[in-house]
Amino acid sequence: MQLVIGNHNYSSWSLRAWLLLRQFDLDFETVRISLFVPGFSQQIKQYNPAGKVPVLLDNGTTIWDSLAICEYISEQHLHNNGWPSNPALRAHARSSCAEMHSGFMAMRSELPMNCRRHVDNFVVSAEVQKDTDRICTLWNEALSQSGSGQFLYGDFGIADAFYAPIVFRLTGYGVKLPKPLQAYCDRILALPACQEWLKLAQQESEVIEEEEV
Ligand SMILES: N[C@@H](CCC(=O)N[C@@H](CS)C(=O)NCC(=O)O)C(=O)O
Repeated sequence: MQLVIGNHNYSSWSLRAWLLLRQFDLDFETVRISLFVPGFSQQIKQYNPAGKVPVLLDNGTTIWDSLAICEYISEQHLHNNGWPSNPALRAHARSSCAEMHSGFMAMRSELPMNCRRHVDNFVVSAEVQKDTDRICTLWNEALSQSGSGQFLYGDFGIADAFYAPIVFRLTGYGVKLPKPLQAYCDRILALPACQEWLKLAQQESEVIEEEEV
């Protein structure tokens, strides 16, 4: 399997798919393409006519969207263990990922993922606070329903991979969270796979000015 990704420092959509593969210890090769540099468009279009990362290539099958990639990995390589087995929890997890996939626009635009950025008290707008409050509600519901309190729905799964870029943003910009949710963020950050991603981001030198808020 090959996963085509963008810069570790900035590509939140790439992180989702990469983290799921890495956390489940699946065998894959990473193809990294620098975002928004001359030649990016031609390079990515060799893999994905839609011109975006991430892209998964597996035995002649191409999957070009982070949610579709995670669904595919779960079905084809994880015996569906990317999702919780309980149908109600699974429905909640799927809704959470869909909400992440199509929402939280203020958080995305005002706090772009930037793994190298560490600010103590970034002042967030009312809109970002609204997104943060909604994320806290959603995480609280997930953690309390799943019982174990370790990951959102018990064992690590697609929802944790989907919200990992949010963990990176909230902690990177120093957004204050209630203790149990900060503890959840700390558990995600402590995963060896997340540490590996952060290290790779540190080693990159490209700077995308628009992402440096
Ligand atoms: N819906 C896509 C969105 C992917 C996406 O927007 N990727 C960004 C990078 S993080 C990209 O490739 N941008 C390049 C461009 O827009 O030219 C997914 O979830 O995979």
